[in-house]
Parts: sequence; C-alpha cells; structure tokens
Amino acid sequence: GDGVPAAQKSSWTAFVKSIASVSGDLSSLTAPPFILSPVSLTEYPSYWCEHPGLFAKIADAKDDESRALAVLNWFISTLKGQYTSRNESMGSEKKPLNPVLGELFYGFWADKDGRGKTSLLVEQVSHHPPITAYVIENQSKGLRLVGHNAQKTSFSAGSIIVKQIGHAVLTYTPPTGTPVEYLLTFPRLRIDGIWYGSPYIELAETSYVSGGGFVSTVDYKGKGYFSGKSHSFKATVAPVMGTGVGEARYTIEGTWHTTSKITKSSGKVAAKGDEFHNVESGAYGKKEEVSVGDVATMEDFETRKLWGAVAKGIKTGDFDTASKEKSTIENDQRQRRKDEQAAGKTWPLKHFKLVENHPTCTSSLLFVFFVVLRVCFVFRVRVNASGLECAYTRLVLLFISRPHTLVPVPITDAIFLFADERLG
Ligand code: 0T9
Repeated sequence: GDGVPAAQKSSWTAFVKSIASVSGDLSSLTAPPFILSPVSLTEYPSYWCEHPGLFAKIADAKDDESRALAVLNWFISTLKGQYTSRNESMGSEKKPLNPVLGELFYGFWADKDGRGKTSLLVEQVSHHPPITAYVIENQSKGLRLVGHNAQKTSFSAGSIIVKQIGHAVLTYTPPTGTPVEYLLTFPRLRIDGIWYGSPYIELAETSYVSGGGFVSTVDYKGKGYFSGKSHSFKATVAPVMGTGVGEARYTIEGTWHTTSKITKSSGKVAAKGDEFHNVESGAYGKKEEVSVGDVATMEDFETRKLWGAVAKGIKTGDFDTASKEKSTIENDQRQRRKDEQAAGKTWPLKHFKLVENHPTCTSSLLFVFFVVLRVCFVFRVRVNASGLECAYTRLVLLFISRPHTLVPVPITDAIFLFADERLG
C-alpha cells in the first residue's frame, strides 16, 4: 500500500494478518517500525483538556440547560484531538506505546484569563488488558473529571473495530449547593485504511452525556450518511425530567473535526442557525498541549522518563535502539511480576483503587428503579422528584457504558497534592 515503506511491506502484511486473527487486545502485537508512535497511551487523557477555557466555561453556565450545552460543547471540541491528532502530527493513526502497570503521567494547564489552573493525573491500572485511569481537575472552578478507558478490538471487512470500555464522570461542585454529575460514555471506533498502511479513525454508533437534568445523545456517522461527509455527527439535548421529558430541545449537526450548528431549537439558550462549535476559530482555534515537568526530575515510572530512550529511537529512525530499550522495559516488567507472584504480592497502585462491583451498578432495586425511569423517559411521562435524576444518571451506566467488574476510583479526594508538589 501507499503508506508502507518498501522495506516494511511484508512485515506490514504479516502484521495485518495477525490483527485479523487476534481478537480483543492488539496492544501486545509487534508492529513494523513505520506505524509506531513515540507516545504512550497514558498521555491520551490529556486530549480531554486541550481547550482548558471551554472546560472551565462549564462552571460559568447560569442554569442547568446552558450547562448541559456547555458540557456537550466541551465534549465535542475534544474529539478532533482525541481521534485525528496523530494523523495531523504523524501522517496517519499510529500504534501507541503500550503502558506498563503503574505507569504515571502528570501535567497541567496554567491559569490564564481567569479560567483557573487545570491539573491532570494518569495511572495505568492494568497492563493486560490495558486500562488507563485519570483525573482532571480545575479546583478553582469546582470541576473534576474522573475516568478510565479500555478497548476491545475486532477485525471486520478490512477495518479494526474498537469498542471502548469504560466511562468518565464529570462532577461540577458549585460554590454553594449540591454537586452535579455528568456521565460520559465513549463512541465506537472504526480504523480504516489498514491495507494501505495509512490508518485513520472514523467514529460510529452513539455516545451519551447524561446529567444535570439533561441527556445528550451523540450519533456518529461517516461518509455517505447525514451530510455525506466523514466525521459527521448529530446530537440532541433532551430533558430527563419535567416538561418535555425525552423530547429533543436542541439538535446539533455538523462534523466534529470542523464546525457544527444548531439545526433545531425549542429552548432559550441557543436558536436554530446558531454556530455550536468551531474548532477553527476563536477560543477553539488553538489547542493547548498539556505542560509536563522536567524529565530530569521525574520518577522512573513516569511516562516520558520510562519511555524516553524508546521514543527517541522511534523519532530518529533508530529502531534497533528503540526495540532494544523496549525489551529492557518489558523484561523488567516480567521480572517484577515473577517476583510479586513469588512473594504473594501485587503491584500497589499509587492513586487508584480497583473497586469490585461498583456500587452504582449492583443493586437490583436500583435497577428496577432505573427501568421505571427509563420507561418514563421514553414515553415522556413527567416525573418531578429531586434526586431521581441523579440516580438516573448513575444508572445509565448499567445500560450504556457496560461497566466491568473492576472500576478504578481515586484513593483520595486530595489526589493532586502529590502531583502538584511534583510539578511545582
Ligand atoms: C482513549 C483514543 C483511544 C484511547 C485509543 C485503538 C487505539 C488505542 C486506544 C481509544 C482516547 O480517549 C481516544 C484514540 C485512539 C485509540 C487508538 C487508535 C489505535 O490504533 C489504537 C490501537 C490499539 C492500535 O494501535 C491498533 C494498531 C495500529 C496498527 C493501527 C494504527
């Protein structure tokens, strides 16, 4: 294919064949050098905040309805970075470095224009399958995002299909009053262009943002649907309680890597025809990559230090060194696991604990409750009870984010004490 260097054609073919035969977890497959990225998957959560101003704006919203739109706006504005930035910086989607257990990544976005400082903390909480947990917090605005990501991959009609496992919860704690939680789920990915050696991501199916009295439903389509353009989406924002329950109050259409518009509105916050998001102008225009500390002061398990030599090899085309250094890390990991097993111990995570059967997902009573609420929602029956909606949000987990048995939760609320000390 086009994207494959002549000398790597046969190893690419072999790699693609192995993708087709391995299902579930592709992270441990050995890929030809041209497709390797020097960036570890632990750095990916920083995509959530490359528009720190838009994140902060969630706190400035005047009411629930504008806040629901602000959350959706921030969410949509992260998609370009999450899913197209490797194509932009490296010419195609690339295979990230597969994080080791306990790998750590810390960063921040400095305070600017009154938006407050935003901090990021990431820990790899599982190696096989890879699970990445993270917290992003803007304390001055009362905003905190806690999430974890894992993937299940399969191969279909020449494309890699990636089902995202996990979810994130955004909590907004107002200066007075009770916190509001938004549950975010993630879209399905189709990685196309594999045969040509120039992979790129198209999003598919549906993701949700649910909380604060509203649920936003985002449908993703590629070429040939909605508008015929790739990276298209159509989102609706509907109240989950009270007047107009289940009816779309706003409909938004566009392409997530460029712009979108309000195409229907019966609400007061935005009118039909209004621009919803525009990644090319104003506040959206410039993404701000996360700031990290000096590698020289990092601990051994911090991403940029741990993978420093491998990344350098990949960047400079010195793949012998890259693969030698990678083997050193992998052998060290194998030895650690052996030693732990012999000692009857497991690796102690630093910032998260894995909670079995997350309390939000177990109670069968709550399950029944959820079904009742869901029926009310679908049939637009008005329910007016405080607290119900919060329960609804949490219980959406049951249906759409397919929670697994182990969910990483931060060990402490003051989770950034350590990281902030590190970063100064
Ligand atoms: C969470 C994101 C995720 C991680 C990556 C599928 C993928 C690993 C997971 C889902 C982020 O919020 C968003 C963006 C990109 C996703 C990656 C794209 C990708 O290709 C990898 C997988 C594991 C591969 O490396 C497949 C092999 C490779 C040859 C294709 C380029």
